[in-house]
Amino acid sequence: MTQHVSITEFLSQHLVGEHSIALTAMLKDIVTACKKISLAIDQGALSGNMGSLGSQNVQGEVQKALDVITNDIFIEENQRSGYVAGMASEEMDDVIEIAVKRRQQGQYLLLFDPLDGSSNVNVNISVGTIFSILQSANAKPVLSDFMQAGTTQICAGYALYGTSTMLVLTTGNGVNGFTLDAGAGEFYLSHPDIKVPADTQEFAINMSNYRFWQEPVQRYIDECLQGVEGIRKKDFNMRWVASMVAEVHRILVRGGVFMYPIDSKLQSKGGKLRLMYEANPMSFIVEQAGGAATTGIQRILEVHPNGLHQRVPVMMGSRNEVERIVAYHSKKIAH
Ligand code: P6P
Repeated sequence: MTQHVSITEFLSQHLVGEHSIALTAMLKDIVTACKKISLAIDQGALSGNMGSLGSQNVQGEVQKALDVITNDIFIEENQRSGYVAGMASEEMDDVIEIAVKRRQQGQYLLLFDPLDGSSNVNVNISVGTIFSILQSANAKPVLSDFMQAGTTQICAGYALYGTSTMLVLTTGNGVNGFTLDAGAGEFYLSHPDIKVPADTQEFAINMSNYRFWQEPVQRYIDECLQGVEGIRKKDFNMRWVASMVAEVHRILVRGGVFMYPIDSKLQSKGGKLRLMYEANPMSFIVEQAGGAATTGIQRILEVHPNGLHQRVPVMMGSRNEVERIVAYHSKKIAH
């Protein structure tokens, strides 16, 4: 059997630069948190944690028991290294102060969605954890310290709790995927140097929103649906798992384009997906794998945030498809 490199070994060999020591320590805690979340989910209905709490999170979404459990795990595990000066979670209104007083060797911000796609848990469909690491100018960060464009991220990654549990991450030198060997309790390198195919025949979008989309998105999807008889001269396949981590992972592995565009229902909110802890980390990963990520109007990583829970339109994946979508938004390609 091939001897796989553990994530610990891989990071010790590949993390270089000014953040390498801090990232090694922070990623160790993130790995531990994701292992614990995987165990918490693995019990499924046996854990008695499938239900809703009746409470709502800052997004106005009904909180699942596992939303809170996984949020607590992520906060608890990521205070140990002493490098994280502040956190922000999809599940919490404001910046999270670090309660545990450690010698602050460095100052980093950890932003995360502890359980993205959690409404899928009780129907046993893959869900994930998404995280992003920024540098902080202050040892006691306040909201303004978090308001950084996605281009300033020093690390981003996700855990996918699927048919196997995986961790996929980038520190700005490509994208690597690790699979959890539950028996050994360790992640091992299974997907080195992931690259998104530049072309695709597969799109992921919630088609039920068709009538609310803007014209460029309707045009793009119409042409995909026209298939080989249409101007694209090829047939397309569609996927929609309603779990961003699962969609983006599939796209990293075999290509595709993931779309949650702005629509007339979402206009007042600015979009469905959150910039700081969903769109930005996933865009960093997709770009590092050779793909592209856009709001339709601009590169997602260049959006300057104006709030911790700001939402943006998201279209990302195979570069040539994303470029076509951008061209339709700027009407550079005539009908
Ligand atoms: P819809 C999950 O709630 C999520 O934030 C993403 O993971 C997913 O892509 C999207 O929302 C699904 O949205 O409208 O299809 O339920």
